[in-house]
Amino acid sequence: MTFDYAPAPESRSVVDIAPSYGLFIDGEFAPASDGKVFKTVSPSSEEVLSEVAQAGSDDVDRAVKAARKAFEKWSALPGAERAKYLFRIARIIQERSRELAVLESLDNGKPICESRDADLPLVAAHFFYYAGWADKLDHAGYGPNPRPLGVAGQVIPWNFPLLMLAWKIAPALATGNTVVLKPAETTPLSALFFADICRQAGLPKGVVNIITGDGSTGASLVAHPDVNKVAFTGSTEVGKAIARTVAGTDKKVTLELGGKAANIVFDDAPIDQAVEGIVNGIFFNQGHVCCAGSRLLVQESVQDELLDALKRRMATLRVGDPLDKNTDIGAINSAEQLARITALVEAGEAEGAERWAPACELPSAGYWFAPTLFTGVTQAHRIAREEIFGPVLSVLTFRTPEEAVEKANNTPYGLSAGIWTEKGSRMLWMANKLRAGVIWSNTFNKFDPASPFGGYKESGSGREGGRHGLEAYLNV
Ligand code: TAP
Repeated sequence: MTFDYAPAPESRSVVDIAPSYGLFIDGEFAPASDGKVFKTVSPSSEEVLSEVAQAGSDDVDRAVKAARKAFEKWSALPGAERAKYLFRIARIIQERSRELAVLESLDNGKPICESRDADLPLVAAHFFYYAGWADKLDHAGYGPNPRPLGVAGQVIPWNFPLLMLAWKIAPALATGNTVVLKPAETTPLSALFFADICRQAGLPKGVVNIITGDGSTGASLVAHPDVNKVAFTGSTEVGKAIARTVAGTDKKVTLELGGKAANIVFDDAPIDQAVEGIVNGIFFNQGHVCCAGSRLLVQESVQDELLDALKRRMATLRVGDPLDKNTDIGAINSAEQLARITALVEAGEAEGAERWAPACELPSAGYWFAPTLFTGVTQAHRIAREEIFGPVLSVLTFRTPEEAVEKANNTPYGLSAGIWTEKGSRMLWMANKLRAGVIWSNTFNKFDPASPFGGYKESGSGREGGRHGLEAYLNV
């Protein structure tokens, strides 16, 4: 693709990145007790952004102790006082959103127009929303005097680093719990920036602790005997391991896991609008989205028309520098994720599906994958069954609404679905039949802090967001 006009990229000098970061425990940054560190790199340039402390089990223990100590006073504060801290955090996030958006795009690879216009506003909105609940818990419909659980151990993935942090920390603090959170290994920087925001907001020490590390850090946090609540977002495989770890303990647990959503287009749908929804559904955030519309189910009679329009639209997508405001598709988050996407795409071809991608020049350094479409896909193909977590769409067809429902539900997952039709009665009929936690109609990937989010089947258990999201952090 060539462009006549390339706007200046958002400058990385907008945000200061320290050469190294410690763990944030009890209100202070400190090295890991054994001095171990790891590097975090920018997936769009492979440049090392910073060196970050790798928490071992001693550090996890220190963080949990700090959170336990802070819990006594924090949980005893009137809700209105806790709300003041949360409102303050929300406002600082808004004030510093430019720095945070650039940092998120550098560390994660997502386009700046998404981190600036989607991630950051949603992060602030989440803190504002739960700040509003903090003094109204007695009126949340749980009966009198709902009590916090204690210390929450929270483990999050790399696809929406700051937004997943907000989904975890905001309801936990609003309900009077204290937190130890582990961000993903490839995207620790915005969580560490958030630690600084907690200090700026004057949040009491130990209420929020951020421990960076890998899967083993997450595993020791989840297994720590003094953690009362486990909240996890990530792969179904790790979610199952966590469920085994907490089985038989009194830990409360919520799991937000993978997905393989169907985006279902009927022949009466407005085609141009559906194409925008399909593109947003699968190419937003490079397809690193648990609720991505990764299976397009199109009614046979409009298949040709829809696919022609979709290909024309895909050819206009700009892949490249995440800090360029005109970029639609940024970098794949890591070499490992790129290898996983590549392997599944090769499996798609080997199993006989037809691969198509627009002509697209990819930068030489960094991790990239062109927006890709597969037709001739059957239910048996791996690309129709497994979560690819990349910018790859598998197209299947159907003739009747019953067949659409059968195909959409034919997956071990059940996180989300999309329905494109003019008929209100059909939307409601489908919504009742689809086994998915979130269903969008004539839109896709719409999020609101007031709306509960979570899955059926292997997409997890429990809900985050809305009033439902409070319950996960309360003894009711
Ligand atoms: P995971 O490998 O599951 O990693 C998620 C988090 O768990 C990371 O912080 C990871 O640390 C940590 N972890 C790894 N092994 C662990 C263990 N044994 N015990 C405790 N923690 C452990 O997933 P990912 O690759 O980061 O993210 C992609 C997956 O997350 C996709 O399947 C996607 O669908 C799912 N996801 C779901 C949702 C929702 S809301 N349902 C949202 C986003 C993503 P390291 O990073 O250091 O490995």
